[in-house]
Amino acid sequence: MHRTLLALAAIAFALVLAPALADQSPAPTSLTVPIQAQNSSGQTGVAVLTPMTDNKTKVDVSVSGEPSGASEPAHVHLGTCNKLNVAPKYPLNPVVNGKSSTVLDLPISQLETTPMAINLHQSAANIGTYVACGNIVSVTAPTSPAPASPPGMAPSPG
Ligand SMILES: [Cu+2]
Repeated sequence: MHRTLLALAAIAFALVLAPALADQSPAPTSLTVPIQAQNSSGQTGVAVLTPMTDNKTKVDVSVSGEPSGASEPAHVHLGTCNKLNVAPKYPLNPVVNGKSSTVLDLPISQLETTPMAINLHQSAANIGTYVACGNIVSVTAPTSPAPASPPGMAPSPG
């Protein structure tokens, strides 16, 4: 009788503990960055930053309105779209047919803790002409802590 109870307790313990252990390192969620047109390019879209294993981050840029045949250099820059550090911080693959996908060898947190922006240039030859840009993190007062994750993000049972 006691043996059965102990077995049941062990099972219950495992059921409760296993998910708790699995949740020990909460998976960072992906981040969608709106991309706005610059210099009347008419190109808008999004960049989706997705955390990967091994502290890598996938950056998928998707814009509409890119001229056909264009290959637009894209980078992560320090700063914001309004005040960009012109030196690229992390290069992304050029945007072709409105798409670019790059895996960066850094955790997504590294892109979220410092003001950075993703910008698209008209072409390698016209690198100084920006055609679109999106702030990865909307800049807030440095003294205010980041808001907590919105409710409803926790995995629901079943
Ligand atoms: Cu750039």
